[in-house]
Amino acid sequence: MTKNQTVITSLEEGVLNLTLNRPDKLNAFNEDMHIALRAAMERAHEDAAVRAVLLTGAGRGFCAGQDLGDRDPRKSDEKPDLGHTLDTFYNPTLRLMRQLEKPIVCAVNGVAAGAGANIAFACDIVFASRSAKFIQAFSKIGLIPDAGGSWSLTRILGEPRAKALALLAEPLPAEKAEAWGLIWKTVADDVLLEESSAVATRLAKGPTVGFGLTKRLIQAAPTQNLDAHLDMERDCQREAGFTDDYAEGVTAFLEKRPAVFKGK
Ligand code: LHQ
Repeated sequence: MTKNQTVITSLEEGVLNLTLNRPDKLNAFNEDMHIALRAAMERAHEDAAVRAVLLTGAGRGFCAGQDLGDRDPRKSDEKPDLGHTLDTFYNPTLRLMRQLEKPIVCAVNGVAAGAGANIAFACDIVFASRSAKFIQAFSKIGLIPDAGGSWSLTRILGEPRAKALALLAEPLPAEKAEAWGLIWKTVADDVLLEESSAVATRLAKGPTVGFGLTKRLIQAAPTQNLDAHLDMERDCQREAGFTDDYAEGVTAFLEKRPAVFKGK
């Protein structure tokens, strides 16, 4: 286990466990944490031993978005360039997460506010504890929903709910987020980590190439027509069919035994 200051990282049974670790600030992002999370996502891309990622937060919150203490307007007359912050920190990490052809499971263990909520929505399978809530806190400080929020909320929920969440900044309880299709599942607080970790471990033992291609297809679906998408499915299925895991899956079925996938 590597214990850097802001993201605790460990690799267990093919799962790269990442814990945002500034609990006294509800895991708000400072520069160190941005750099550590991006480095972890780069590792997830490059390290073949990583076959799934599990992201959670230390303490009672998941993530409160950007650390607002970092740029105290009372201490400077200069207006900050927040576009630069997005270009340098959030956007590269969000792109790495979406482009990662391995599943990312998120365990939202408490409040997820601002960019913290939207980082959770960028994960592939999102669990939340029953006491967790999601807040598009941006409008309270005059900002727009970033970290992909204005995109993901609109895609998933449609304009009416996306706009109300963004403009009103009211907390959305985990159970309602599940009912609205924003997350996969709400679970009791005391089993959140156990259940999400079991799912991440199960995914890490799965046919990684097929999972990656599935993620690629589902993410591409909203922006192409059916004709183009059918061609893409053909190409991805061809690639999946060339994997050892496909041969193993079929062999295991025929031999009436569990498949042992290697992720290749
Ligand atoms: C915090 C924070 C925080 C610092 C709690 N920062 N300390 C922004 C700007 C730049 C570039 C681009 O992107 C962005 C993206 C964004 O994410 S903007 C949105 C930033 N986030 C927020 O506006 C959320 C601010 N936090 C809150 O509204 C509340 O803390 C929530 C609703 C998350 C939780 O409320 P409570 O459960 O009542 O906890 P609390 O407020 O007492 O917080 C606990 C501690 O954490 C407290 O510190 P203290 O020393 O007083 O115990 C807070 O100051 C600290 N904290 N969020 N974002």
